[in-house]
Amino acid sequence: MGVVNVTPDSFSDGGRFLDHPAAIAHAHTLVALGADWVDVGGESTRPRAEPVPVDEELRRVVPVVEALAADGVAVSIDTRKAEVARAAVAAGARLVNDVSSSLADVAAEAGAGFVAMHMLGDPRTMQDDPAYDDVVLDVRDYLVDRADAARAAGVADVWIDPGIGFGKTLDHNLDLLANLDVLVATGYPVLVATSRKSMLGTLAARADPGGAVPPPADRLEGSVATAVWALLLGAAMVRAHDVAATVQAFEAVSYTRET
Ligand code: HH2
Repeated sequence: MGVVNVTPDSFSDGGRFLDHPAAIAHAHTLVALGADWVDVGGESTRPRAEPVPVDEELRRVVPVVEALAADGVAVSIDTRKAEVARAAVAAGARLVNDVSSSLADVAAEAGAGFVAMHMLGDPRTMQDDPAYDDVVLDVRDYLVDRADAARAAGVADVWIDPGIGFGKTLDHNLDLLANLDVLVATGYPVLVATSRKSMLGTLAARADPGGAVPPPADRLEGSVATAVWALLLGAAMVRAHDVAATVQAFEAVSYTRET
């Protein structure tokens, strides 16, 4: 799943694809490089991001979804707002990727698939001292509950996603990645998004002789390594900014899944 952020402030590529033609061209490039889906979003969910008014989010994403769907691209809509999800599905999106896990009914009504993602709190506060009894089991139980509810509401295509970086410390993120098999064992297809996230900056700094934290766009190695790790542990899809590198890296080791 390739990322298309039609935003001025996304943490790694804010402002690059705010212009509709640039967003549409970027999405086509990601498909040409091997993305099966493109995830179009009009509101940053980075820690401490401010919410975007519904009209503005609609203005950012609907024309992009419409153009891509008309070209046959499989589009998912990354939103927490029912109005935006509805309008995007009407414009041709086939999957509602909802980091708040609250739009299953909208997906069901519209006949779209649904991604249930785990987040603790909301983006403004989620990194303020997150705590769990057992992060892997707490996240699994939450996701199974949301996914079962989505199925019961009538969604046929339901995914689960641990929400790397959404109300999680570095250790929480690492625990979830190390134990992805627990999510895979639920039987729901698992989506994982580590691409360019802050945990990778922290880990890269540990490996850097001077302890420098690379900016988000320079976290390719960690993004690719964790994406491949997730796929080898049984994730069904990864969400990535750097599609070509991710596809190539997985191709290089994918025989290990076939033998
Ligand atoms: N992460 C981001 C956005 N959407 N969706 C799912 N299902 N899982 C994720 O982990 C996830 C997501 C954050 O990344 P990005 O879109 O690049 O940045 P921003 O939220 O700043 O636009």
